[in-house]
Amino acid sequence: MSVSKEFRLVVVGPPVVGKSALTIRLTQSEFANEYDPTIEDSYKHYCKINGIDSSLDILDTAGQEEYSSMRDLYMKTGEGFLLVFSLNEYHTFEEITTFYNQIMRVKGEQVSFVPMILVGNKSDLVDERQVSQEEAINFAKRIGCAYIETSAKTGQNVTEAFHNVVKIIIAGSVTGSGVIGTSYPDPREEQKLLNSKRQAEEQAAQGGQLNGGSTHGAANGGQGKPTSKQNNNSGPESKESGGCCVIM
Ligand SMILES: Nc1nc2c(ncn2[C@@H]2O[C@H](COP(=O)(O)OP(=O)(O)OP(=O)(O)O)[C@@H](O)[C@H]2O)c(=O)[nH]1
Ligand SMILES: [Mg+2]
Repeated sequence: MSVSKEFRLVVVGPPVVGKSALTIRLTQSEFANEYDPTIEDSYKHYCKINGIDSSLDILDTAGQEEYSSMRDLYMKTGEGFLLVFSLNEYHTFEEITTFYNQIMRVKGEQVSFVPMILVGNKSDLVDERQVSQEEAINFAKRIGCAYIETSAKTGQNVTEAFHNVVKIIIAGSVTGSGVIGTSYPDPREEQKLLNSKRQAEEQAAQGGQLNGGSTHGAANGGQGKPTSKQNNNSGPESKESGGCCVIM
């Protein structure tokens, strides 16, 4: 596949939440049942997103505190972030704030909008659930990022979680990025927004006008200050293509 665009994604979050399992599920289509603490692993994943041949450089990071000194560096170089917590361990949801604040501190110096998605993993452990969808959505709204629930075990929403970050990078905002599978924002509303944006662009092109139609509204604070955006709810939508991978 000829790659026309590369994206650097970073998977962050506390230990044992499933960062590696999600990355391995995406890149190797299998479930890593064993827990093997990560120091830092890089993966490549090729796929088509928004019709663009894309190469995802994915950095799977350490949740363990002893490796936290590496965080500033990868936060500086990352373009998009998956903030992963475990739906069956409430403390991991609380710990996400630390990762969010650090990303905003480091990236906020470089850019006014940081593309990220909050990921509630282990959705298959229904009976052990400790974090409600409502609570997670409220937090996502406060920090101005999308929220998706995944299971590395069943594969539910795993591709969507990674591809959505790329869509958010491309759109430059959460609103109008065309996310799929998310609990927030509502993918049906997103599709409507995308359609009307496309229509406006087509009309402008037909009228021979210069195009100024893209929206870049939803910056998420810049200085580590959470801001609220968008609307909520959930709904299904079409799937992006899969891909192949190389472990580096
Ligand atoms: N039931 C279930 N178990 C999962 C899921 N994702 C990961 N696990 C399990 O949770 C444990 C930890 O997963 P890892 O992916 O290694 O966790 P991690 O976040 O990478 O941990 P660190 O590398 O230490 O930061 C493993 O035993 C996985 O098999 C999931 O979606 N459902
Ligand atoms: Mg790991």
